[in-house]
Amino acid sequence: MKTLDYKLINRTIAIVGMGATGLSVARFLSSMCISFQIIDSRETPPNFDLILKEFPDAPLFLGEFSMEIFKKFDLVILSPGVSLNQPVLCDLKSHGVEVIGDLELFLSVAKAPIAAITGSNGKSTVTTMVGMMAQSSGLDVAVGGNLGTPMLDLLSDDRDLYVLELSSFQLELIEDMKGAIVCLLNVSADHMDRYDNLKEYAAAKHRIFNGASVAIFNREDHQTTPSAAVGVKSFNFALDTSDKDQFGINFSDQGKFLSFDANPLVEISSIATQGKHNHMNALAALAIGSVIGIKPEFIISTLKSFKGLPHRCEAVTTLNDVLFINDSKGTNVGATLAAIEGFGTLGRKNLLLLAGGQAKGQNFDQLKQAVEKFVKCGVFFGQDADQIENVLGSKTKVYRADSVASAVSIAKREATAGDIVLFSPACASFDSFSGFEERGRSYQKAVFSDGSLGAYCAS
Ligand code: UMA
Ligand code: ADP
Repeated sequence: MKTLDYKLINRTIAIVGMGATGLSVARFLSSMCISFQIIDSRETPPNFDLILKEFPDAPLFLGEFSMEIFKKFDLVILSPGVSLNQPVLCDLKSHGVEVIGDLELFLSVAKAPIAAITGSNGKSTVTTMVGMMAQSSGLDVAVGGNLGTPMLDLLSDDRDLYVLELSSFQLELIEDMKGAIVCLLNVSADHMDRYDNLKEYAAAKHRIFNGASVAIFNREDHQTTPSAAVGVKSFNFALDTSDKDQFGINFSDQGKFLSFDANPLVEISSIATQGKHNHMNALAALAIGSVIGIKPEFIISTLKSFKGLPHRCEAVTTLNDVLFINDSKGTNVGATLAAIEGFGTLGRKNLLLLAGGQAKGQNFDQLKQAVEKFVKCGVFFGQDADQIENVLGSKTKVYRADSVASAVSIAKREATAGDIVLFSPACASFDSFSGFEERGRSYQKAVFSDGSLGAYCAS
């Protein structure tokens, strides 16, 4: 590790949030013999027993946040799930309390180069692809961040490279990316329950460009273009023909290729992940891998072998010539739109769309056109099913289900040979599940069981 260039000595430090991030921060500070106190608004935070065991001397403040408690500190290290917009926290800065996140600490100690990836959709896929490219080329690479392993847990002096997935929540708390190679994949509405509008959410994503050494963006999505004021060296990617210094797609006698400049690099039909959105992800990973300096043979072999992560447009099985897709990680409208467009067949409404859960303040209007074009029927479930039905009910036939299992039963009843049952909820899963993985497993289980009908036809 570098010598920490962030000032932690002689500070009164609070770690806020005792989930995966808070625990990693506590372990990091502890390893440097820096004392801290812990605040969590839940009476029983998730790692409660572990904290008592590992940090018996750290004072704990549990329950509703109060300014009386926060005023005692001059540095607050916030977990990403804790919104700065809530009462008490929004006043912290005006009380002279400095607020940072784990990313600030990570960037100030990590010695090896860093590639950081954000976007509304495709982050985990691209982060994993880049990590695999680096690993296959023989680099000691650590991969994590929003993907799962908190970044401070990745630190080691032996690393050659870090590849981080970053969320808008993590980026909100950073001023400078300290020379990282960064990529903004796309911007579409997500977490609208935390941001006042799309502009505010996009601004959080754009913080990834501040202080970066190279910025990679999506030239099809103007919301990803770094502002000229940032003045960062940049490359871009898109599914159209690549021009000088661009990543894109070119045609030759041998086929259709992912390319840089006019040079064909990987034939699209040989890429293991499917669908246009995954071609975008492959292009982004190709761009990041190339900027890092990974040799083309390792980039190409990874794109040919990596079949995608579970719960992301994953083929579960085919029953009676009906394909069942698990896209439980489709937790926002942008992701579900990509999945519908990826699996829809032109001229035939071949999709049965299973969607629902917590809408997170999203607007489903963006799905109308694609649903009208490709969706034979929608089966909606969960907390915000009414909202989805109100928007899409005029575009397709709608069924309502009281669970994921009954949604699958209805889909099995309605599907005919050649159809695709697309489980892409466009919503968060927390109304009924611990996360998208549990929801995806529940879908898979229902696909393989006979299931019973538990619904009525709404329109
Ligand atoms: N807490 C409070 N008050 C609050 C909110 C939370 O005290 O108002 C406490 C909770 O009681 C709990 C802790 O904060 O003790 C949870 O912290 P957290 O929500 O930041 O969750 P972590 O376990 O630290 O996980 C976080 C990311 N979670 C969020 O951003 C919500 C994980 O991303 C990430 O993998 C992990 O850090 C490691 O970096 C998850 C996620 O859903 C997968 N991310 C969102 C997404 O991908 O859309 C952004
Ligand atoms: P994230 O980590 O940003 O949530 P993932 O790689 O886990 O992204 O993919 C989540 C979902 O988003 C997938 O299930 C798929 O439906 C959709 N998706 C993936 N890549 C893209 C992309 N480039 N553009 C739009 N949607 C995408």
